[in-house]
Amino acid sequence: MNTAFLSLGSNVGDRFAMLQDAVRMLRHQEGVEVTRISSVYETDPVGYTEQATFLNMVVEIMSELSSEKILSICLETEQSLGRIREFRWGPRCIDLDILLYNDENIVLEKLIIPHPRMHERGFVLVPLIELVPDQVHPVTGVPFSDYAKGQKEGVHVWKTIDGVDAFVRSES
Ligand code: GSY
Repeated sequence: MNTAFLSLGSNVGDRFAMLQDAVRMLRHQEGVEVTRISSVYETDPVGYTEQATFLNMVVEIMSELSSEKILSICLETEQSLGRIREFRWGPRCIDLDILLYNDENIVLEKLIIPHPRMHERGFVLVPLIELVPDQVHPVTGVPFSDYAKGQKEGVHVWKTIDGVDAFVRSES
């Protein structure tokens, strides 16, 4: 069994509903169990800053699937939720990134794990260390909590979540 952490973000439309729908879709995937979810954070945009604030969160999944298969699931989830991204760093209704896959260092043409920019993004680090406060970066050995120091500005709890079931909205 593998443990992976995914980063979810949205800054277009009903941002919270997008996150809920993405988690619901992950839960419905054969071979994927969503085991833990962080609080939802409202975060200032990083990179291209002339865009709306994001809602971000991190989810932990357990799965027998390969990292490449999980990447396909992330891309399919983005597409089914109608992701429209006009340019690389621009607004998006939903974004799913694989942050960690066990403690593995994976370098493929379309997939690098640990996510190459995760240690410099407060919107990833703050929700991640809420779930795994003692986790170290699998390549550098530096605790993510150390990377998070000085990167908490512009990252604020927007909603605390009491478990996966409470988070996912009615499926009627
Ligand atoms: O890489 C994910 C998309 N993204 C985000 C994001 O999710 N949150 C914040 N705060 N800034 C971002 N810039 C980009 S690109």
